[in-house]
Amino acid sequence: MNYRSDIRNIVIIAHVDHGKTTLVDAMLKQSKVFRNNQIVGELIMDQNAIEREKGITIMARNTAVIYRDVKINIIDTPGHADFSGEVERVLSMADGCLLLVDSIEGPMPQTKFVLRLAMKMGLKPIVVINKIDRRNSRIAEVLKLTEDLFLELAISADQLDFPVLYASAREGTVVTELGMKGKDVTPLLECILGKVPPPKIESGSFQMLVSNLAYDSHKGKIAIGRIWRGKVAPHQLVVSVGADGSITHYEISEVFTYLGLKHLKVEEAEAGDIVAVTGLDKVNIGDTIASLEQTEALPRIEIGEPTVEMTFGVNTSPFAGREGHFCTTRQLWARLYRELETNLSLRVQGTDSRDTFLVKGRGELHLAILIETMRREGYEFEVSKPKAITKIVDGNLVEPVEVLTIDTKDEYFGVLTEMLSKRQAQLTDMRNDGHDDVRLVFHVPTKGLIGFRTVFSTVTHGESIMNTTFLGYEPYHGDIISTRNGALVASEQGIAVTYGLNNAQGRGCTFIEPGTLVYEGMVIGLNSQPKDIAINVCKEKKKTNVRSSTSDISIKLAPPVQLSLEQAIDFINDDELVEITPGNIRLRKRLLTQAQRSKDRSSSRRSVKQ
Ligand SMILES: Nc1nc2c(ncn2[C@@H]2O[C@H](COP(=O)(O)OP(=O)(O)OP(=O)(O)O)[C@@H](O)[C@H]2O)c(=O)[nH]1
Ligand SMILES: [Mg+2]
Repeated sequence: MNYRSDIRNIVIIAHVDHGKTTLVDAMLKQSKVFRNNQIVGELIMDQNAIEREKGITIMARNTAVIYRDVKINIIDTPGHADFSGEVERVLSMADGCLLLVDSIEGPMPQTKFVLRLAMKMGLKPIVVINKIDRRNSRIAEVLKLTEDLFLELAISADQLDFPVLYASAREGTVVTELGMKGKDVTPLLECILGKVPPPKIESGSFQMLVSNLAYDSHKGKIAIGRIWRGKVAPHQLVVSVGADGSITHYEISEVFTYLGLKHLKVEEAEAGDIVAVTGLDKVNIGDTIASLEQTEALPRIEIGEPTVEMTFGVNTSPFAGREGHFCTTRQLWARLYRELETNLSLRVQGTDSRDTFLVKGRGELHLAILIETMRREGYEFEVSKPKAITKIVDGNLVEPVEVLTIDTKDEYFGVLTEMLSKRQAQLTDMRNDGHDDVRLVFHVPTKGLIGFRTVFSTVTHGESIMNTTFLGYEPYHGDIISTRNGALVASEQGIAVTYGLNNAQGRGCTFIEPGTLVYEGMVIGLNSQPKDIAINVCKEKKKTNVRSSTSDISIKLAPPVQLSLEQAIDFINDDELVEITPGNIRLRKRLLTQAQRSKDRSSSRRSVKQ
């Protein structure tokens, strides 16, 4: 067996926001992969618009730096639990992992989740305690908790022998001992060279596993992965081996390797390196690309199952087709189908209705990001309330359960535990920092988390943080009854006016501004009572001949509660939908007229009685 001593392959893993992408920034900046006058900014690897707006990584990405003539291929991964599929698919490209842990938060459920995956893959770990510049950091305690986590998860003894570094990724400094003054990230680069094993090279002809796909309008599909054996060059003849073992013949067009944010076109790449190749227009993630002589496949990538589903349907609102470029069933299906190629933990299937598809993902955010992406591309459609996916195992109905971690203040403990117990959550841990801050850990079925995020930020006044991670499947505990209040529903189509909205605000809170176009059956607010009520928000004040007052002008409306896409999805009930268009996110009743809704209510009452 040979080794490539001129390469190291590492993946960066951590809980959300612990500083992975910022640490990659620091490595890129120090390695001078940018021209001196190039303005590079922050979170350089988060290139997609939604990532930049939300400040989170959604997709795993490759980059590389050169240090002392060794190329370090770096894979940045998302830390949010909903994008765990992105971590799962890229781990096999690496030989080592940097596990980042925030110096205040310490190991979080997702830290455990990703470390378990990395240990299973046999990756050599390096622990980086990050954000040591933060006031109140509790580094010694965090390190102890991290060591405990390794004791629990390590598969072999040598995985317990990991180096520990201390970083301020934001300042671009890493030190090997606490108290040392940091200068740059050299200690990290040295540690990677010294501790991460160089890639092993098996003998034989070309073989690579496709771990990721990208698209380019000129080059077409780009297959990204690590070469396990042999060499690859432009115009080489290869085969791809599909999931069912089927073999397709191709000629490689171009071969690229990574350096900084660039793809470098190369004449040849060898085993141990991570490459991007073009010319294979039907290849999929998980396929093996191999030489014609040795066509055996590498083990396919295993990705966790989806836990949440919702329907995506053609827009059926009275405003359908006004704002979108792509509005038909065929266009919606083609777009969802295309997404399956790269979004590995997504599933799409047909339903009884021709115009509606069932889309399954790893969580509400996973699906919300897809919805937002499609909306920006010009799609128009409607989605239903998300549901947790149950399944039958050994004849028993089981449901997904998650670990919910809440960092909050003492004063919210009562209200949170009460709300969560109605959602079938069980408190499994509680830690008080001796002051006012408390960390609560619950096990809660996924169905209990749907609709929770919005009420959570309301009751804790936006002062608390919640995180969830998939735990496993448990026997189904029965349904949860929605406790949401009724909706304020527009009773007529037209333009909402101050007078009409003021009437609505007498009943509850409203979601729209005066001047908004509404249709009958559109949800325009939340009632303060459990029942829905229909209100004519387009109704003007009766004009009298005497201009007795300027009351209409003097009406002061409370500002509308503006729901984000995620909040809208979280908010709706089963008998409601969210209408998505490039210009608007509207909530609506499934049945638009009051007559239809009362007929439906009385028929469901009858069926209950029978
Ligand atoms: N004080 C301090 N803040 C940091 C440090 N490193 C990162 N941050 C901040 O932490 C936040 C999250 O950083 P990211 O690099 O986006 O974290 P991430 O792990 O890539 O997050 P995801 O990709 O969404 O999982 C940003 O606001 C950073 O500026 C650090 O060393 N010190
Ligand atoms: Mg990131």
